[in-house]
Amino acid sequence: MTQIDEKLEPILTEVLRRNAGEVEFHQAVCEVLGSLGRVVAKHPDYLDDALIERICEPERQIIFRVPWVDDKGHVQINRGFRVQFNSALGPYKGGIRFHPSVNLGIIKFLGFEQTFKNALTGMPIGGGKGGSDFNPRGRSDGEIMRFCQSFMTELHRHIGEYTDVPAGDIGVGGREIGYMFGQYKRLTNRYEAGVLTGKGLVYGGSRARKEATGYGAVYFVERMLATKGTDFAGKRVVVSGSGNVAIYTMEKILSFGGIVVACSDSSGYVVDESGIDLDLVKEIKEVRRERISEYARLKGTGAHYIEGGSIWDVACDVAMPSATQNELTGKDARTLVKNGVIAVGEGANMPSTPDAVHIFQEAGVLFAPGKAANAGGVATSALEMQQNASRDSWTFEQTEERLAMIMRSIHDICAETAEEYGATGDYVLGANIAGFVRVAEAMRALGLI
Ligand code: NDP
Ligand code: 2IT
Repeated sequence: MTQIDEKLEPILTEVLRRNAGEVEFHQAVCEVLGSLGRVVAKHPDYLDDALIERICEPERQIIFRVPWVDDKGHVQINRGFRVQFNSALGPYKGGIRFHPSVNLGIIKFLGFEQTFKNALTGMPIGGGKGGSDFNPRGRSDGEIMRFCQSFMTELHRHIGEYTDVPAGDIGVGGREIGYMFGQYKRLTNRYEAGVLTGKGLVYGGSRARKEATGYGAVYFVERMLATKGTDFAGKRVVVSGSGNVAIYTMEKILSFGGIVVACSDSSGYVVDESGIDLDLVKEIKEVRRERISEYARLKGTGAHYIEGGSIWDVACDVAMPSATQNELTGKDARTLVKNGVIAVGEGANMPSTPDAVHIFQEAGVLFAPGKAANAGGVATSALEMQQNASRDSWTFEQTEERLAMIMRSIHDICAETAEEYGATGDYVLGANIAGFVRVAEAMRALGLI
């Protein structure tokens, strides 16, 4: 369990009490407060005016009904959420998740993390998150469109280019953003490109946004490996998931000379010792929208599929969890350490449980927390907003270069902050403190908000 400074303990106790049952939110708050002991020891004034309590309380939480009609003509009801967590640094910014597990606690954990992540990017964006318990699996294109239109019919009242700018997350990619943008445009009679990011290139999207989270995570890990005088070349890498983040994580690892030996979806994982064939994964996931088990069937010899089980049983030098929260447990961490892992980069949000993080850090494994390592997606969303605001469109190279620069700078601010607070090499502490200080300073400057 994370150690909490005694001055912060009453704050945590109160957060746990008034957000009963929201276990993921508790976990995220606990982890950040666990890093702030050294900050309040040095700067006790951060304890004044309930600043930390205010940071743990979302500015606004919206919950709404989403009615829609399925292909059989039956009426379906889902629940929609948008948690506008913190707007001290800019308009609320963060993705929308469609997954049956979505509930208020999950959206709050994601919005809380997003606030610090966005601060780390150095871009003018606040933190928010949204979603629905809608399950897109097995739904037709028409059902997806009707759901997205109904979801936006309520959401449009709460968002705007200067207010709140959603994007994708689990279950929400280019197709869904397109349907939501189309509905927003009809409802408002405005071509307000900057209201959503992750848009298609034909209607105001940014080059490299689709690739940005995965590419950015690999840039971060590459820089972290460089502190130990090594790199991706020749390394065995395991990447969990096979969605947006996982696919472009694999793509950049391959371009850096790494060998990806396994990837997964929520049903199981595939191992391919000759190196995962990324074109095949893209065909299965981006075009056919099928299960990862198809990979082993289509690839034939060399590849095998394991139903269920843990992808972290596959030995590797670098692990990049890129599916979902708490997908890598303490047991998995012990297995990875035993098998000689040297670095872990979180592409997903909070994929490692607290005991897994502890095990990696105790074992001296380089560990990049999600709020730093996966910030390239939202940073490039901010670049998309910048292009929309100036009615401009940058080249892929120009955009990727900005992304690479931002990731280097996030890496360095985490490393420097950890050092400043006497915890050299602790990227969790560095990310939490650097993100917190930026948000806290802005909130102080704005008076009692
Ligand atoms: P996608 O929907 O594109 O892919 C998600 C992948 O994770 C799929 O392979 C999915 O498998 C798997 N997955 C989802 N839920 C579970 C679960 N409960 N158990 C096991 N596997 C699961 O989402 P993204 O790639 O966009 O997101 C992945 C992670 O990265 C999330 O944590 C997200 O919050 C985070 N992230 C995303 C960013 C982005 O720009 N998209 C930016 C920063 C972070 P299946 O298809 O079987 O469900
Ligand atoms: O978790 C995340 O950072 C995202 N899902 C991307 C958010 C965004 O606004 O681009």
